[in-house]
Amino acid sequence: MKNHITLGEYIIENQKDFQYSSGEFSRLISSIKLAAKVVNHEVNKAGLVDILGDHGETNIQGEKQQKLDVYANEIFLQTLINREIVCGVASEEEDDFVIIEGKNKSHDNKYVVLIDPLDGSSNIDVNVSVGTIFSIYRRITPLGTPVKIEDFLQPGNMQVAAGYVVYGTSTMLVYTTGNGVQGFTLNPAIGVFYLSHPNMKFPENGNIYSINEGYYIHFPQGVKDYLKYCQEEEEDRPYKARYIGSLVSDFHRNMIKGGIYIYPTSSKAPQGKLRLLYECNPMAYLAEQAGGEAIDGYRRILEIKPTELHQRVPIFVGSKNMVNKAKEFMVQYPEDANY
Ligand code: AHM
Ligand code: MG
Repeated sequence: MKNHITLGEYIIENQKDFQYSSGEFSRLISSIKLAAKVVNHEVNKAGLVDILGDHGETNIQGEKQQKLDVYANEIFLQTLINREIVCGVASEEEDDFVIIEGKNKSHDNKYVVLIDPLDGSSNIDVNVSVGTIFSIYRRITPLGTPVKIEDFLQPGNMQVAAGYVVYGTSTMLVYTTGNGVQGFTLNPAIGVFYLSHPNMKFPENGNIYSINEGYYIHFPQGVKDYLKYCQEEEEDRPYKARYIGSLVSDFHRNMIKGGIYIYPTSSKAPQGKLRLLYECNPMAYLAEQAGGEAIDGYRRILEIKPTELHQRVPIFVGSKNMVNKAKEFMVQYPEDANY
């Protein structure tokens, strides 16, 4: 019988791949794994809430039914806080970062986690996949002191790990520690993630483009020109358009099949929509680790120096040749690089 590797086993066996190998890091990934399972359970029964009768009301324990994104935020934060593994967390759902004290009010933990607990959450009501995105850095302020904003405002190329969970037709946890991208699928019957997609790679070329074309009129000219290119009749074109509206799912599909995901600036969203720290950096790190690329149209996402926690940037991410082709169109309009 084939020997199936679980996520737990994989983490232990590959600790050496992680440059700052320590039990602390394994515990950190394990706590994300645990929170992912809890959120998965809740996301999967979302459709039942109305029949069970507690939607928007107090439930039988007198607790108010929460929105799932708020719930996911609390689960991830609580899991990381309870296990005392990280010194701070920043979340798309929180205005400010959270300082986490270790045992005896010490501040001796090394890692900070940045998280988008439930990305694409408006899709839940219509039974479409959503995801969790996470990003891990080593703190830069001295151990023993409370974390500061600069621990969170590190450029993406300082990430030590990043990943996502996609709550889809099956639930997967996909992550990198800088040695390629590994994908694990949850067996919901027994609550165990198994390595199902070892060493995931973006095909160098692809034929899928993912963008909200409804905003076409508001896009910069470089994006309009690239879209025209995607739609031209050539040997390998027109490309297929696929847009779920859930970054994690669109990215996941494009990584498997080959494609590009774009959320550009627009006259409506002059900095783009997606957040550099919670969405773009982790996806850019995964993309590069899978042989793909991620740019803001002009520059590598991972080299952008963040200036604020909830900063937004435009993003073009996916198969290498597709991202580079899009860049060729963007650089024709250098004035749009200053968004
Ligand atoms: P969110 O963090 O508020 O959920 O927004 C992020 C989501 C992405 O998952 C998705 O790709 C994008 O927003 C869709 O935005 P739009 O509806 O503008 O196309
Ligand atoms: Mg989000």
